[in-house]
Amino acid sequence: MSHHPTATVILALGSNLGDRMANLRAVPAALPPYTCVFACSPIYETEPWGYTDQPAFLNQVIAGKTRLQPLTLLRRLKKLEVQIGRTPTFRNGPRLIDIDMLFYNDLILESPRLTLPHPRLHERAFVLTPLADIAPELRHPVLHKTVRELLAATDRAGVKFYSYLNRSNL
Ligand code: PH2
Ligand code: MG
Ligand code: MG
Repeated sequence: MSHHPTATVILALGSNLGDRMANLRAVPAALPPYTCVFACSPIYETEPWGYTDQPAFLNQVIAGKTRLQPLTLLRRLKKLEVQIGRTPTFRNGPRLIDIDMLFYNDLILESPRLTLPHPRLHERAFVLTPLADIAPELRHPVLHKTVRELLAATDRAGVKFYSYLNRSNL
């Protein structure tokens, strides 16, 4: 494969069906060698947002180094969602795993398949709370605010700490 410069990518993970911790855990485990995770936030249990008549989510944010271009990485992530067991439902509906790209360096991209930074991350305490644990001073390249500042403007009521660790052998 051709060599691309390494980029930092930040991903939001969510699961509200099946073994939620195992579903989250499967993501950093499956990403090497083209993407390697170097930071994992704690895990939060969060009230469903958008469509409320469904089980509570576990949410986490992870950061990695990748040699894949954004759309190549997106294709990999969509494939991984299916490998973990995701089946099609409706918008904001329940899922075994959701992997959303939040940032790819400070790239600003608007394409039919991918918008970077993620267009709704600044409204979502279930994303900003774990994101602030690993990257509080990260500045949003469009909104020009830090993650800490964005989080302060959201309602964190439905976001509860769940676990620091996600190990299968505890
Ligand atoms: N994801 C959604 C819709 N609603 N709510 C919570 N709490 N957590 C999520 O990850 C989530 C959601 C669409 O991706
Ligand atoms: Mg999502
Ligand atoms: Mg998604």
